[in-house]
Amino acid sequence: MTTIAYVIAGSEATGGAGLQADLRTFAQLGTYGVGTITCIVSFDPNNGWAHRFVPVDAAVIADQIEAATVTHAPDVVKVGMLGTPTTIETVAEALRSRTWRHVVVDPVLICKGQEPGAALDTDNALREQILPLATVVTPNLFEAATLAGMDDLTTVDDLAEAARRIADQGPQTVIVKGGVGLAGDDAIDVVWNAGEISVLRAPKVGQERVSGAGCVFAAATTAELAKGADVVDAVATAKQFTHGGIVSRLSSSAPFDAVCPRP
Ligand code: PXL
Repeated sequence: MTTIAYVIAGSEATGGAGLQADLRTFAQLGTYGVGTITCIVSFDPNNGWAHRFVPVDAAVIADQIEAATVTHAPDVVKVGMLGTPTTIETVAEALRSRTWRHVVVDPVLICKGQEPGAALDTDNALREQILPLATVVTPNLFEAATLAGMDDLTTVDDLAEAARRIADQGPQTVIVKGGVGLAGDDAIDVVWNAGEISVLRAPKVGQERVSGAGCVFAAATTAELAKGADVVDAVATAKQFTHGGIVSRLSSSAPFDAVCPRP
């Protein structure tokens, strides 16, 4: 049987992150990926690789969601970068109009190149409209601090507290990704799952962040959930898959590497 994995996210033109990384991950994990584009991000090689950001028209996003969901009736969806309050409104309304087994939200907050004034509105809209619909949410340290209303997160206990505060806003499962941001030799993620805390560890691979790791982690979780795994197993597989992709990362002319899991 073919398993459908669905993603609503932004296009990232180098292919390292966003929808391109999501669909690649879905295929590598044996699912049929279906994608809806919310915005287009093109890094600018002539301006310090700043993010150029263009939102897709709300009606076009709604049309894509209609086409994808009527065709395939997916019951698991990943939500990646949305980017504007209008897009958040459109996606939230579409999500509310169907029943989902899982809504995996990677709460991509601000992207360089967006208007600073719009950022707070976008954060608030995501918190108010998308978070309550999520079953699983995968913030990095910055996103977790913002959504939890906390200052710097520096210890495993801080990550656990942030996860608890975010879970209070709706999702059953919260994975706060420490990445290379916590001191020590390991990349640590704290998983809050219906009140139970567990800690995932993998050795850090260098000290630099690798583009697309967060997207791939949430996409791999989504693919595994779509195939029927329970949340704890889905997250553990996603952690291993992402770690492998960081080890076999792709270098390019950009000043950052991209996560590159090999099948
Ligand atoms: O990695 C976060 C991310 C997600 N989605 C899109 C992006 C980025 C980072 O650049 O461009 C579309």
